[in-house]
Amino acid sequence: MSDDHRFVTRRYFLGLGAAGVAALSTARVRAATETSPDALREAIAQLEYLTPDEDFRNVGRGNPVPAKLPDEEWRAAGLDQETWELEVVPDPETNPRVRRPMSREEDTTFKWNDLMELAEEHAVRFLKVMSCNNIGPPLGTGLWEGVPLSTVIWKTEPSDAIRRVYYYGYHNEDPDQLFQSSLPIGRVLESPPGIPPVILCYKMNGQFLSKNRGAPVRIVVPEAYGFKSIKWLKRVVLTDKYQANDTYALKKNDIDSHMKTMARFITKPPESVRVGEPIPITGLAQVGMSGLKKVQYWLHPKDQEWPREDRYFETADWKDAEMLPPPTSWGSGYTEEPGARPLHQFDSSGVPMEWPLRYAIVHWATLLTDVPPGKYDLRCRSIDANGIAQPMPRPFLKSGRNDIESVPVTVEA
Ligand SMILES: Nc1nc2c(c(=O)[nH]1)N[C@H]1C(S)=C(S)[C@@H](COP(=O)(O)O)O[C@H]1N2
Ligand SMILES: [Mo]
Repeated sequence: MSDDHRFVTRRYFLGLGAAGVAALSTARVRAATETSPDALREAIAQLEYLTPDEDFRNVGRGNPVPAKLPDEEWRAAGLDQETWELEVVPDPETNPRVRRPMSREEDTTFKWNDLMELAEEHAVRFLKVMSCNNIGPPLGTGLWEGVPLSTVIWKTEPSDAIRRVYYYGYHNEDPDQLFQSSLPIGRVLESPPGIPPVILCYKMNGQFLSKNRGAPVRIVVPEAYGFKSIKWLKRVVLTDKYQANDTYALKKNDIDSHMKTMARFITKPPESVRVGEPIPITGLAQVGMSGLKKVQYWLHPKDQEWPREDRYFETADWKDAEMLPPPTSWGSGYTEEPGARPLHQFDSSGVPMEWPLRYAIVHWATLLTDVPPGKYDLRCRSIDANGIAQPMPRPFLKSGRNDIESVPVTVEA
């Protein structure tokens, strides 16, 4: 693994005053690896903040899924940089006022070079964890780069009667491959402080999007689950309809859900451990809409029953884990290019303005010691910035999986 991956210790980070924090990126900081016990040090050293593209979990429908099209067909489908054309057009059914549509009909589509030109002035970059609301662990964490969708929409000179934006991926004329999503126009044109804009994304982790990630251009919606981040983007429609038209709405998903705060394991306990042997545990927390205060864990003997009425283990003896500070290296082979654009919520010296960042992840770690022989369930959970423990306040799974994860531990006498 990357041995240049270093976390400064939390104590060290929090002990710095404002001036110290500003110097963080250039100072040679003491790594957690120098102060933690060996076993935990190793586990922490293996954590990578950004997920390499090949380790991302791909979610995409189609047979073949567009990413698997042979090069020739990929090109013909308008999915490489040279052949890509985006339409941004008014919905003929509701007739919003749009003076300069970008359409095939009028030969005014928006092309790769147009996007690169806008990127010169408008590109933004931010961290986001990509999660599918129906899959337990996140799909991966990326550093996404793109041009705000609003910048392109304004170029069409819209003036009135627009309430929603519908957008569509490539679907090969195959209804089973159709994937579409939508947002209120207000969300596309404006973002709350601290939250990045909705983008036409062309890079992840410093590289142009791979075919699996949705090349050449996908939508990325910072606060939303993956189904809003349409890959292989082909068409944007401005409409006066107020209803969502999301593909995922048909599958009983809560399509207005913002990502939830939740904790997951990364380094799980080995199958069995000798008594006296410390057990290193690491994990990540997805920082959702309600922020993150801390991560906790709880070791529960398997032979001890738990009262049924406490289904979320609220009365259990939870212990705090250590939340890790920002990485001083991103992992996945990513290094900042010289002259890279500012990173959302980071200052000019590369230090995050707050930590952890919303809609991204934070790593956590703990070392289990002196565990008596026996069989256990080890669980982890998040406490959000409002002090509410996972999976509350939103335990319904179709608005995002956030059940409390449990892993077995056996300590041999
Ligand atoms: N065109 C298209 N875009 C898509 C999908 C799809 O099937 N087709 N799946 C969506 C879903 S459900 C998720 S969770 C994310 C996953 O993004 P990833 O493959 O980059 O991890 O892509 C979204 N974008
Ligand atoms: Mo998904």
